[in-house]
Amino acid sequence: MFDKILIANRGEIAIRVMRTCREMGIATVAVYSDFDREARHVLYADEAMHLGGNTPAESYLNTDRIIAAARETGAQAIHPGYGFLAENSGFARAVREAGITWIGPPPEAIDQMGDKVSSRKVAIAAAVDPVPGTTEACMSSDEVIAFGTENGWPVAIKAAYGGGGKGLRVAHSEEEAAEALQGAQREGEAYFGNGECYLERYLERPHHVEVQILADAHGNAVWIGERDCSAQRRHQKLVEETPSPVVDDDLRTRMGDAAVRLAKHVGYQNAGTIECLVQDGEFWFLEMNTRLQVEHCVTEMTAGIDLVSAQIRIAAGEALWFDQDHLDRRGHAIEMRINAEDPVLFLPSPGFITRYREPGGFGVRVDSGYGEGFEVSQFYDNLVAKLIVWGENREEATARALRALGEFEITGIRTNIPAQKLILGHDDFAAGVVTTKWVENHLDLSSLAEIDVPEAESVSGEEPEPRIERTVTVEVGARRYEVKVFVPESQAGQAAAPAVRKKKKRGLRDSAAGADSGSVTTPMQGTVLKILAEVGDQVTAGEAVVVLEAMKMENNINATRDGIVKEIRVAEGDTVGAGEILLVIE
Ligand code: MV4
Repeated sequence: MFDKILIANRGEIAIRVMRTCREMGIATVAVYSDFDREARHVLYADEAMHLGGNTPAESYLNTDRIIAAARETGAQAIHPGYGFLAENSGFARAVREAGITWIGPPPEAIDQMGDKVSSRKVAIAAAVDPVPGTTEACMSSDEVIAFGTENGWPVAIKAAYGGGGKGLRVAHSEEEAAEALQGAQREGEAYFGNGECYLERYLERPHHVEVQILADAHGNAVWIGERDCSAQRRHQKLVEETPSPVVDDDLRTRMGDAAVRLAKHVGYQNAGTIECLVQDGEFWFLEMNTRLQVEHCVTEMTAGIDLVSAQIRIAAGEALWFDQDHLDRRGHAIEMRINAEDPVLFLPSPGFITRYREPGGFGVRVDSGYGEGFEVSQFYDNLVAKLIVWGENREEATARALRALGEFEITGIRTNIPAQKLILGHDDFAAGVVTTKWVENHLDLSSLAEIDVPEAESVSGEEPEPRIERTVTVEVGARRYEVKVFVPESQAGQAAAPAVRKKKKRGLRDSAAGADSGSVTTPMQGTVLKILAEVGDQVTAGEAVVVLEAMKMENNINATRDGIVKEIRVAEGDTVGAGEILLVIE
């Protein structure tokens, strides 16, 4: 077994992995960006290595620095968490070439599954049915029309390297074929550097159900259970649960067996997830996620298996220590993602957390990378905590979820807790009829429209003073070291600037506040995907003028007033910071 593991991630997942390491007697190495110098995952770890910068490219995607950090600290293995480098086969290979163990699947399996056209072919070869569609690249809108005519409309057009809803377009008729294909190709090109697309019959009322598998290096594979992740908005999952309310024992076994067949067929190792669509009691393979997922916790709670521990043991070469017949699931688990975001607009709400009180009690688990006095940055995703509850059955788990949501106190930033209460308390959720369209089409958020940023009555989590860098000389034994220290400005001596408290960053409503302002600004850092207006265009307040990609989502930025577009200050592809002026309306 390993003595030391480096965790190439931040936030709740880094701590999640470190907790298991500690239980296993394995030392942990955290990595961090400038912003995360005092983040919770850094404080939790046994050692920490600075990566540099704040952008993901400078820090958590900085493969050379991460491998160098593992070498320097003597870590024998790297766990990538989810996101960032978790499904980067090039990184997995580089880790291996550096003589370090990669706690994840073989890079070849990542590649086969990363290309969705190839993963559909693999599924067919493993006798697992994908959603009916094509296994060759679709080059022209004539092919879309031919497919729709033969198989019926609507047709889903998907980028081969897409994911998370990126590069997915739906054509409802011949007339929409050309534009939908272009849109999917453009997004595939923009996000994944490849515009290749394929076609599928579009299912209109699917549940998103995925199967967790574990496979070892000796040819053994098992399925652990399914998760229903249908409650989502704009491809951001909000609630995940197991078992799925639309999966019975027979369907569960068929899905599980299919997942194991597929895993064995590609020589998969470690933890993986087979994503399916389920509609009217039937399932189809959609894609495979070759990583540990955010929602793995609900599987852990019902199966009684620590999936991270399993990942580490498998990576260390252990053969699976149980077989399918010994796996058991008990009760019901629900996970709610608690995000720093406006509960109505679903836009990021970064800032300082002034009060933070987690719920507790029987059957309640909270995985978080934040706490009182910590800051949620615009640079990283806005997941503040995962609230996971277990109950004897779905009804008990739902009641516990609502009780725990009621106890959760977070102030200083907006969170989606009010929206989560509406979802978990809804009759449709109780009835198990929440499909992938439900939050967008059926959830009424109007009762939340007036809720402002929650503020603590007595602020105990003071906003930390800005810190500045100083170099000091220390001697360790006889050896001289130059050491950088980061001290509060007020303690940094005469040379320091007077301590000035940073103003709190505000969410969208505040940045759009100057009501008749003609300047359209960005509420957050992001990339300009598309500019929907030209200089001279007449626009009306509320009309989308720019599409901004931020937090892995496309966000429409709207005109702040009626008028004529006088000036456009950015171009498609530009990276923009929070508060930057995009265009001016007169
Ligand atoms: C689909 C679909 C319906 N029919 N494919 C969205 C993200 C990507 N992983 C696959 N997605 C979908 N593919 C066919 N043929 C509906 C979705 C879909 C979806 C899937 C899972 C979770 C949420 C979703 C929300 C909207 C659409």
